[in-house]
Amino acid sequence: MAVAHPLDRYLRTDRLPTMWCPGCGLGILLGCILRALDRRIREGSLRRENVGFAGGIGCSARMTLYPYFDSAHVIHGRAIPFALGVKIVKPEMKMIVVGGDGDIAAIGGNHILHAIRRNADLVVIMANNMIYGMTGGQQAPTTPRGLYTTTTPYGNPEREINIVKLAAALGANYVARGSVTHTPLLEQMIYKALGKRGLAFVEVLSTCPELFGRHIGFRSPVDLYSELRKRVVVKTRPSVEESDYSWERGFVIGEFVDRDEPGFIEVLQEYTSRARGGAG
Ligand SMILES: Cc1ncc(C[n+]2csc(CCOP(=O)(O)OP(=O)(O)O)c2C)c(N)n1
Ligand code: SF4
Repeated sequence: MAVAHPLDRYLRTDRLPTMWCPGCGLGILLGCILRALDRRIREGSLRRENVGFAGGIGCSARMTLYPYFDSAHVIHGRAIPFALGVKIVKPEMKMIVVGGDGDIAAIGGNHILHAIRRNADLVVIMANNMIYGMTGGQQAPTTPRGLYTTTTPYGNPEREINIVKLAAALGANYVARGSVTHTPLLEQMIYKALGKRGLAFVEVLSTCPELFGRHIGFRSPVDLYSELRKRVVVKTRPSVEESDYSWERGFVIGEFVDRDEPGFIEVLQEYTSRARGGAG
């Protein structure tokens, strides 16, 4: 007899199993997102029909295929403008963008920059597995310096992006870094992000055992997961300056920014009303 999982009602179960490799961290992240949504829906602060997902291309962005909500799987790097377009015409929607570090910080880097600058009313969840997973383990802007990838066989010579600092500097209302190794905290961050106006950015350290872990010497998904867990440093309300992102010094997780400035949609509506001759 098939046993129903408590989250089945939020999943397109006909699409399961997922395309992810066994032991991939992305399943853990999907569970956290769905549990956070479930809490919001049960308490009445979100309506299920007003939740939408958008993702570009990559193993992480592919996540948008599984939740049983309105969702769009768009071209690589362009999920943010797609989601913002939806939000402008349907402001009642809570748009969640899910993508990898390549999708959001590399090819989508320009879009994330301007979405944050606008404090666009989106929840952006960037799954950071430190490489391009789907295409074969190439170096990403998030790859820690020195590490082997398939395109940096002598080690990555580049400085890695600390996207927490970028999001904080450009004025996002909420900036957090979580990890699939610390799920109650991650679920709480996503829950919080879902309740914010303006841009809520959650970077999620995730594991790609297949094309990152194996290549740097971790033979099993558990080995990589345990290694990441050791390198994660949990801090309560750390400052942005404390947001270390480094293979050697560790990866600081926590809530770095939590403010409540008006979001882009509110401001846009004010200007639209002014343009139409309203009091504005
Ligand atoms: C315009 C365009 N350029 C390049 C690609 C090839 N491509 C597909 S996924 C991907 C990178 C994915 O990396 P990331 O976003 O980190 O996701 P992951 O697979 O690691 O979750 C690339 C370069 C593409 N599909 N479209
Ligand atoms: S390639 Fe990596 S990120 Fe993609 S599904 Fe496999 S383990 Fe996950």
